[in-house]
Amino acid sequence: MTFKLTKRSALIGAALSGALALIATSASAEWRGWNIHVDQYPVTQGMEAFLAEVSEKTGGELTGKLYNNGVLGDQPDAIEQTRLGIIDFGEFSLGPMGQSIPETNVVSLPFIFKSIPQMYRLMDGEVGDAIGAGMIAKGLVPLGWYDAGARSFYNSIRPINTPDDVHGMKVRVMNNDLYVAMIETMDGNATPMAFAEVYQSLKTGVVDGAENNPPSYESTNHFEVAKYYSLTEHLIIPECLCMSKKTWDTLTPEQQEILKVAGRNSAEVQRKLWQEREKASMDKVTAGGTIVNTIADKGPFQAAMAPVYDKFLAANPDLTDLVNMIRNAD
Ligand code: BDP
Repeated sequence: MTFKLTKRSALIGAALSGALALIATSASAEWRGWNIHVDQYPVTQGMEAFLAEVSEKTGGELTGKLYNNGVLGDQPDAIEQTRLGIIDFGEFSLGPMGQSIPETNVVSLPFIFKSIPQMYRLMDGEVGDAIGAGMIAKGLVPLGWYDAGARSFYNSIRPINTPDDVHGMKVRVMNNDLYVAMIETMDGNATPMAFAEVYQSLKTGVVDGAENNPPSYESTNHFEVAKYYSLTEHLIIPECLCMSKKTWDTLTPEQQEILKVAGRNSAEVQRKLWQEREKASMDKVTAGGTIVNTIADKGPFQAAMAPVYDKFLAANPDLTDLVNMIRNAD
């Protein structure tokens, strides 16, 4: 529901108009949007496209402001704040979401998607709907699935060619127990840590390495302090533009429809920009001295990480069908 002050409402009794003004301010306030990325990053550009379309289609009635670079807090906190309605919308990786929304964790199982096109197809269909239902139940309304490519290991010590190369390495992971388990399957030491702390930690040797997609490896300058980039592509984790359900519930059905369409359109924009940025990022890091190695046979990594599935399914037997739906998809 939205309130607009009209001439008429300004004419009614002082106390009443005061009360209305208060409601009007809170209902039409500019939304606050959380974004961990820098300016000119595909996620940032997708979010900008979303806001522009929403504002245009509602004649400026619904507007928002983006807070980039994670200034509103680290990702796990921001997810909670959005669930509570303190933050109105955000673009989140499903990785850190897994700690509080089990359905989202299925995409954090290593090698679960076979390719990026397959991930798009499944997220735009039944799989995305099932994950989305889990999110809505926990206070987040998904409006668009964004691309975050595939994550690969990088470190300052040596190229990783086999799981044995991870042995004894201190590897930063996002905040999710599944990633700790994943590193432990290779006898590495996992350190969950906020994104903003990784550069310094790599530089000072608090960790030896981390893992991420090419645009994040590049935009954070991690490539300057961890020059071996080994294309294991062990995780394909989609991301989500989502709205706090608290904010969502204040909107009319017409406004909600506008947001849904704008969310999907923004995902199209983001995905296209993502493909371009991945190439540009690889060019930039190799020009900057990164030593890239591809992994001819990913089989040993898949085999090493397989126990992560057993652990996850033992703790979440009700998600077996969803996991199999993805694993058995073409
Ligand atoms: C990036 C994701 C971002 C994560 C970050 C990380 O886009 O949401 O916070 O990785 O590793 O690829 O923390």
